[in-house]
Amino acid sequence: MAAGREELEVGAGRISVERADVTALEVDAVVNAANSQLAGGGGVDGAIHRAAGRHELQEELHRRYPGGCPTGSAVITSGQRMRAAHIVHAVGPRWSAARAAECDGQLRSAYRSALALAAAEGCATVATPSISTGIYGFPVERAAPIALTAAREALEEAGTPLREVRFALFSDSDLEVFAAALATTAPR
Ligand code: AR6
Repeated sequence: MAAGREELEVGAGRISVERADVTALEVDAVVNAANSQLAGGGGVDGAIHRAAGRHELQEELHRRYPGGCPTGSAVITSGQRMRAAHIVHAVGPRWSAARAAECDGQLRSAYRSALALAAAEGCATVATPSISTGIYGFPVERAAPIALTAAREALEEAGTPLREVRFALFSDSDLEVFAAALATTAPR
């Protein structure tokens, strides 16, 4: 049976997991699962570029970040034609079982960088897909606790304006994995 929307209160805010298209949510910032060239692509990156306006978003990315963005970090643009004011382009790792621990660290830092950039812009609500678990092949069961812990740490930062991190999962099975991991993401 499919899980529903689940929430966890963290400090003054909350983490939620739901089945959703991340481009359709009303939030201050949407996180994109980008590549290090910031070149656009398939998956959620393609959907965000379509929703924002391909030409406008590529122009801003190339102008502001001509060197791209290293794996494990993020850059921020305006939302262009999207409802969200900002898009945070986070670059997760391509999964490699031989470099599993390194991949874990890069995934965590991609989320932390993305959420720190959104917070620096004063965002209260952020929606994010499950970074790296599509085309990049990161196992979702391994990624979910890393993603949720990174969100919890961001919400626990002293003075952060962040109040909600919404994980927009694209399949029932991913939602079930995130909902199960959320249940074991104990508050400090
Ligand atoms: N809303 C929410 N989640 C989505 C959406 C959407 N609209 N569309 C897809 N997903 P992926 P990655 C899910 O492949 O693994 C691109 O070419 C998808 O089902 O988008 O980080 C980039 O340019 C999966 O669960 O990102 C990079 O080259 C999750 O989002 C590369 O793919 C992430 O899948 C990045 O690969």
